[in-house]
Amino acid sequence: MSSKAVEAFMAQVIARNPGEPEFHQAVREVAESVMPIIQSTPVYQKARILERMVEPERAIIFRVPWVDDKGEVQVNRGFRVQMNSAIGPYKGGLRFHASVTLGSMKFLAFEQTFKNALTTLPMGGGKGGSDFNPRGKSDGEVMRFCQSFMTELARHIGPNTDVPAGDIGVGGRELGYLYGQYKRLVNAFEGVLTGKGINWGGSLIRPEATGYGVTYFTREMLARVGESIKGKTIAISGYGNVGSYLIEKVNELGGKVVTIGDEFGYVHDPEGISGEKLEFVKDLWTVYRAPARDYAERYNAKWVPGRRPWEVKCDIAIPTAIQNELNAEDAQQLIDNGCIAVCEAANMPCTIEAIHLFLKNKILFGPAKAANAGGVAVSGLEMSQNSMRMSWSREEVDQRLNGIMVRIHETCVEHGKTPDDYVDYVKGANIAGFYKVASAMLDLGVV
Ligand code: 2IT
Repeated sequence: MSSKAVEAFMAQVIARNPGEPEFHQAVREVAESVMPIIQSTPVYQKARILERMVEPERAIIFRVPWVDDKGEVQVNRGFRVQMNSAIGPYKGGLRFHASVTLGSMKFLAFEQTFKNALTTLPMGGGKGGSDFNPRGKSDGEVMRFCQSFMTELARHIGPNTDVPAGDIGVGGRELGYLYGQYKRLVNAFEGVLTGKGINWGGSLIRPEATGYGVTYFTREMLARVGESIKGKTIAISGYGNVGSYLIEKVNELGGKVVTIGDEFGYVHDPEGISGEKLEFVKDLWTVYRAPARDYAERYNAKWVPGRRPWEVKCDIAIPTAIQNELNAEDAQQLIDNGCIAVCEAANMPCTIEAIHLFLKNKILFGPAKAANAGGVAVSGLEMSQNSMRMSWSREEVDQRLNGIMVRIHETCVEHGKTPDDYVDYVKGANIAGFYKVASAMLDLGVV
């Protein structure tokens, strides 16, 4: 796992990027996987490939002033990290969440670069957002904030330059306001954002894509060891766009999701979330930005304040909320409870120590950059449809998504299989993504 070369490399990364622990963590995970390849490939060393990969091509920080409903001026900070454009325009979501900092944007943009490479579609890596907290904001406040944010961002993006999408706190409503303002500013109707509404250039299945894709990836991991989702009990932690559609697909495949949660605690519903309860969950965050506890109150389910769902006995755990929401202690508890698979639906939800524990115990572990790539993959399909000015059917997009997830799984197996037939998907995903980006960077010269 770690080595002298990794430690030496990380010492430089930490010194050059002080105060950005999440960025260090994301880089370390990749460096642990690819360092042996770099050490045995002089052309990568000479080109200083890894040193270049950890340096964003560009990082933009800007002021986002707006006026709240009381008439008071608010100031937020906006970011767009354009990490790598070797294989296509920068591509990645926008996150509106109180935790957003330059460091968290850099970690997400770095991850996104490898994830996008794994989709096989021509997309580079980027990420952006703001420390704006959408909880408790009125519709008008969200609109004014989005318009101010886009007024600055517009000059830095474009359908062939950088194509943002949604992420935490940025869904259909926010993308609508952002797109409306972009269109006003540049006087062009063009595919500059993905996740757009179906009436204004969006793709069918984009809202479902991340949740469906994670389920397809989990299905593939299980199938390889002769298991399936049917009859399995699954714990998840979020209930936004990703969690909702993940539950929908799991139900279709005969599994049962028994938890959702937020930063205040979690809900345990042993009967599973389905039917009317699932319809309620679908709107709970994405429309109302309401707390998970509302579900427990409405359906008389157990509410466990201040704790995480990883203490619930389950066959499969799928963290769907945010970075570092599952630590070593949680991982050990899952293992002790007989959990057989963990799949990352959020970006970097497991700490490095938790991942090491899963790998050591031969748990099936699907890392985010492979498992949750379905979202950005369908974003790539939305870009293709926009370029052709065409719109594919649900079936067509879903079939392509399924095919992409199956191929990502195969690629991880190819690069991550160990002699005892266990698959280290972390290594597989990092190496496959690295090869694609690194070889493009070599072809393009020192840029
Ligand atoms: O983390 C992610 O992959 C996303 N938020 C989706 C990015 C995208 O461009 O669709």
